[in-house]
Amino acid sequence: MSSHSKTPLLDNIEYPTQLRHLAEGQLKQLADELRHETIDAVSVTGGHLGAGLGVVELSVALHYVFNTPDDRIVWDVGHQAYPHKILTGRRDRIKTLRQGGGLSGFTKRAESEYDPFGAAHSSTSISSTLGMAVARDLGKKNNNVVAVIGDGAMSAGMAYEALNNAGSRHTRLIVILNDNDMSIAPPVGAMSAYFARLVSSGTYHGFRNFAKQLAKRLPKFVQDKAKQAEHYARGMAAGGTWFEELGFYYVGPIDGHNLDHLLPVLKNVRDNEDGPVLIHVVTQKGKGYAPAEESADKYHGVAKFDVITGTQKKSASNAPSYTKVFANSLVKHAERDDKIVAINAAMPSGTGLDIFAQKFPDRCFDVGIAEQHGVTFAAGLATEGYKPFAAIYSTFLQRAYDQVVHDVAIQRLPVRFAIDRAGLVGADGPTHAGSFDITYLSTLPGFVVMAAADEAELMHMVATSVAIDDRPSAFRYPRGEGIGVDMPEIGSPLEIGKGRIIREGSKIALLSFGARLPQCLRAADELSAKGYSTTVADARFCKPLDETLVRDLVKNHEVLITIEEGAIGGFGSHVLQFLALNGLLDEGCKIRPMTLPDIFIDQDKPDVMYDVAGLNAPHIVATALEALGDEAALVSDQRA
Ligand SMILES: Cc1ncc(C[n+]2csc(CCOP(=O)(O)OP(=O)(O)O)c2C)c(N)n1
Repeated sequence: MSSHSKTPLLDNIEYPTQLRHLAEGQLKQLADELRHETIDAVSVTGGHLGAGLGVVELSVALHYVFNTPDDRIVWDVGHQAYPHKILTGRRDRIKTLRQGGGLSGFTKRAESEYDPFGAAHSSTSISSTLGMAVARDLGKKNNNVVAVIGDGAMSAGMAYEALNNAGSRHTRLIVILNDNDMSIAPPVGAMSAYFARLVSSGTYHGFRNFAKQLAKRLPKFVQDKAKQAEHYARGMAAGGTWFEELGFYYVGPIDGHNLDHLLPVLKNVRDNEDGPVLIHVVTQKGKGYAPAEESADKYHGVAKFDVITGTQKKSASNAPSYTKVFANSLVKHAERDDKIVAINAAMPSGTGLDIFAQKFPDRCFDVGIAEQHGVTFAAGLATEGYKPFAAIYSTFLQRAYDQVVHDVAIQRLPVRFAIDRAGLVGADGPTHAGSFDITYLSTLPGFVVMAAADEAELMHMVATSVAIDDRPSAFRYPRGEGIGVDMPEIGSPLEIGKGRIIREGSKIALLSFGARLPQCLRAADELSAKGYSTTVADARFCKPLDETLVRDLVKNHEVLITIEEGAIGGFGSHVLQFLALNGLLDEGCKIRPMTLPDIFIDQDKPDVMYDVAGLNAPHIVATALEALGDEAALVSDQRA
């Protein structure tokens, strides 16, 4: 790790300009210190570790060779950017990564001018950098633009759309394919096999010759036929024909941990190339930290850990995670119904489908980071009588919205959507919050949209979705552990469009959709203690809406509050629409829809985020007291 015998270098580097004053021979030491610093930081914050460790040398080399921030570097996903953050003025705050008020776990424009593009969802880097490169050309400027994209991120359609567009232009753009032969799980698909073939080609091993050729000068972008032939032949030798066919100059594969290889290649490309270039860099995820190198996921995402042993801190809760409850439930149904199949998009462990895949390897499909394709693939399976469960996080399903509308909903195909990470998710922040799915799904004709109030409810919703075979359905559930309720052996299908009353009262009605139900119960206790008899109901369905339940609540209470962990335009809006169209708003009951506020909430502990959102029990109590006009109780609560 760091070379203790030598004077530390990192301490004198706050910004890349200082880094660029070092001699090339010092960069290896700097990289070692940077790796150490990254491990140290993540051990106290938790977060993405393996990806950052794999690009330590690349981060040093890029900031050494390129004149950042005038030259733009865009890190795809941004989860590997911790070393980059340390080198770009954020070292003093690096231990605030992913904490409330601290640095984001991804790149973020508002955080630094060295982050020219914010990310967190994958595969946007080539598109955004092409935009920057074209803007540079239009503005007659001369800066370099670099995208760094992983082999996993390269499996998404958007990356190909961008390559296709970039390859047809003569815009100067540098794309670095950071190939560590890992996504979160091992990569899938034909393209990952192709990358492996490139890496195993002779060029990588015979780098000396390749470096000599580079040192002379990379040929300018193909202009005449003779050069084109030579270009093509070189591409064949390097195995880089596919990128070359697309119009990229392919360089590589090169060892991404060897600065003696990286620096000359980057300089050469910086100084000589005209059109789009793709540099294929081979790295190792988790490089330089044994526990990461040895673990199956290369420490993609970790909790806080002990640096010496690599042991991660366990969660304090004994309740099973919603993710596991979903996966185990689906396995139970799949044992009885061989038409059940499952799809995930590069998230086998995140969605729990690794459990399903162990049991049913032939019925589980990891499609890569390809949510759009995954949804339409599921639709195809449904047309042939299969029962596909597409397990995709709320935030990532956003990417496949047209497929949900056009390929699933309009054809009324019974694709089941298991929507994990619904609501606020904590340390990953606003890019990963599941804020919009209630809104974007409940607006679609024919969809059944459910939200689980606890883990037993989730089991019933899995069972309900298994049974819904004539239209699309979705059930959402939050990140993290359940609340420890008793669970059935297997879930039972719910009556579609029917909610349930949990507690009967007469003055205030709290109508919850989803996992805020325990907060509603707590609020009801407090309100009852203040003398306000409170009903608590669980809607279970946003669509179809339990109109009878809503009608009864509004007719029999003075206040009706709806609560959901979703943006404006979701459950509460459907309730209001129903009430308005049926003249029930005029009955005198005061309606207060509680939703996520109309802001993007920065990362923090989930309960703090829900405080910011105003969706915890005290907010529900305050909303009820305000609606009732009980100023005295409101004031005394605020004082307490
Ligand atoms: C659209 C989208 N889907 C899923 C994810 C979750 N995700 C984050 S990183 C990652 C793997 C990325 O692999 P790769 O690009 O090879 O980078 P590495 O972590 O290996 O450096 C995935 C699937 C995401 N960020 N965005």
